[in-house]
Amino acid sequence: MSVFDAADSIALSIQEVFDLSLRVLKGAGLSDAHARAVARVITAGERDECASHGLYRLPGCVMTIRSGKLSPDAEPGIVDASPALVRADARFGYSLLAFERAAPLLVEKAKAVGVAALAITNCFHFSALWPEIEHLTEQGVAALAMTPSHAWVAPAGGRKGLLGTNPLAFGWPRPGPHPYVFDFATSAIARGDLALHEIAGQPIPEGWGVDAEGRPTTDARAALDGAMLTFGGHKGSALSTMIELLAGPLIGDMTSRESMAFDAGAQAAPCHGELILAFDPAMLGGPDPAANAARAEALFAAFADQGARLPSERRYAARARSLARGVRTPRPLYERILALGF
Ligand code: NDP
Ligand code: PYC
Repeated sequence: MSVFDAADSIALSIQEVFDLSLRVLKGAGLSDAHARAVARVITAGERDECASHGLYRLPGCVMTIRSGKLSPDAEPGIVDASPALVRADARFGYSLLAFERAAPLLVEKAKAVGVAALAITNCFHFSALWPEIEHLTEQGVAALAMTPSHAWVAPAGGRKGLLGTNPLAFGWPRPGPHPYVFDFATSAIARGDLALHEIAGQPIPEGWGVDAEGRPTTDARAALDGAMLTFGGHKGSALSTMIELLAGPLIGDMTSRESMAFDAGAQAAPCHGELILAFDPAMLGGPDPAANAARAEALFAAFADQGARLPSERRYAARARSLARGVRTPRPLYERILALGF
């Protein structure tokens, strides 16, 4: 989703996006390994025209690093906890390096026993989940990822922030370059997109949030100060609660409410856990994996037959454009990043 004026933008190559991100992150004090892991994901977000999780996140990363809460050079501790479980203690660094370090063992376990879990704990988390999901589907496994955030979202029937924007992402490996992937917040919209509406001075649709008095609002600032709403009413509320539980107490880490209390107004990225599950189609699917894959393809083809698109198709089209021509980044954002002084 883009709320910016395309005319007021500057052209950057993908390499320039990565170099800018790396320079800012290292300049702010992140270790080389963390800075590269974060810069890769920010660059992927900008490349795929995911405005809320691309370069827009850089100033927030700097604020998180400066908060003093994040450990900028934490070396993740990877533990082979059981035949089906990898634990990755991010030791209060960003989640992304922990994921990179633990993913090979997760895939190895899924292929050995059919289903395996990666529990990342004590991580600062700001990123979209699809880069991790795509990485796993490239290794031939289906995958599901989820994480809490901060208590910005009211439960269905409530009016005050309690749940996180809690994204849920799923991927299914397919022949060809692009897996089936969806990745969405369980709030009606990601908080990043709500903030982008505020910056652009644009109204929001009804159903995204309520003001501080719990009244429906179309004003982005009022919703940021009040509470966001879940998608699908009680259904999104229950899914979001499931994510709080599975990526929180189940793996021994914080809920969105606890993460917000831990932040104590520092405005760092949320700090909590992330749960990732990997499924091996070859082991789970019985004797004829090729027939199973063909049946999945028939399902996807039936979407196109009735004019529907698959999730991520917009992203893949944006990626092709960006790889060919580079990206256009809103000038105010670019200038804000330069003004960070790195
Ligand atoms: P959207 O409501 O835009 O939903 C995104 C998903 O739905 C994408 O997979 C998208 O594919 C797909 N989609 C959108 N429109 C259609 C359509 N018409 N037909 C089929 N599929 C469609 O985004 P959200 O605001 O919910 O989330 C945006 C991002 O924010 C996610 O990547 C999420 O991980 C991230 N996030 C991260 C959080 C964190 O704590 N780390 C918290 C909350 C969100 P496509 O991209 O191709 O349009
Ligand atoms: O956009 O809701 C969001 C979000 C929270 C943490 C990272 N992104």
